[in-house]
Amino acid sequence: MMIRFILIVVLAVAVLSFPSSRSCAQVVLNEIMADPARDWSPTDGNNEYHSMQDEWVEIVNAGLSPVDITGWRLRDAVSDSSWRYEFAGVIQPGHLLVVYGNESYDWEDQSGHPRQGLSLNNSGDTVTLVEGDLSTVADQVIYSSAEVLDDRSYGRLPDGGPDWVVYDHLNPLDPPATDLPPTPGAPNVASPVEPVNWSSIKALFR
Ligand SMILES: [Ca+2]
Ligand SMILES: [Ca+2]
Ligand SMILES: [Ca+2]
Repeated sequence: MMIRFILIVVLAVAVLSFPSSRSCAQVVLNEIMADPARDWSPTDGNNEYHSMQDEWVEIVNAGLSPVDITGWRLRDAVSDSSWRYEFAGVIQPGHLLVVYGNESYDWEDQSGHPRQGLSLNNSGDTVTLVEGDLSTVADQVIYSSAEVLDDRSYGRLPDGGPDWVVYDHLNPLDPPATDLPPTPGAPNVASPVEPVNWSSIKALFR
């Protein structure tokens, strides 16, 4: 009895610990900034706004096990067979990854692909996440111009969930869609957590 229990525990740990070669749709597109109006990228090193370098795409592992996404790629319009970025490494459960436009340029330069950045059209586009076999579509989302205009991001709420919303705090729709801010590299949440400060902690003990 005890041996069977130990075997089950060992098996469960093994399943949860090793990167899955199959996605089971657990790694998905999570948030997109197609029409940036400010310096979003912390990796372009220019402290300047650039309409292409400051675009970004966020993905999330919404599953319960790590996934090796080495060789997974991004592309924009469906009919376009040219690639914009290739991932490498393992993404842990619950973790987010962001690709900025300048990182896309870097990958295109290094891999000999046409230099187009992420190439997310402001007038609407389709973003596709493709697995390493370059044919299995892990996820795909279509957005319209109004959903991304000038610093609006389009993303799932919550992370990995079925619903897509407009994060329009920086450029509100009329009426506002969510009044939530875009969150590259941070969770998509309904109400941003209030930053904890020292005086609020001290107030608890008064
Ligand atoms: Ca764009
Ligand atoms: Ca920039
Ligand atoms: Ca986010």
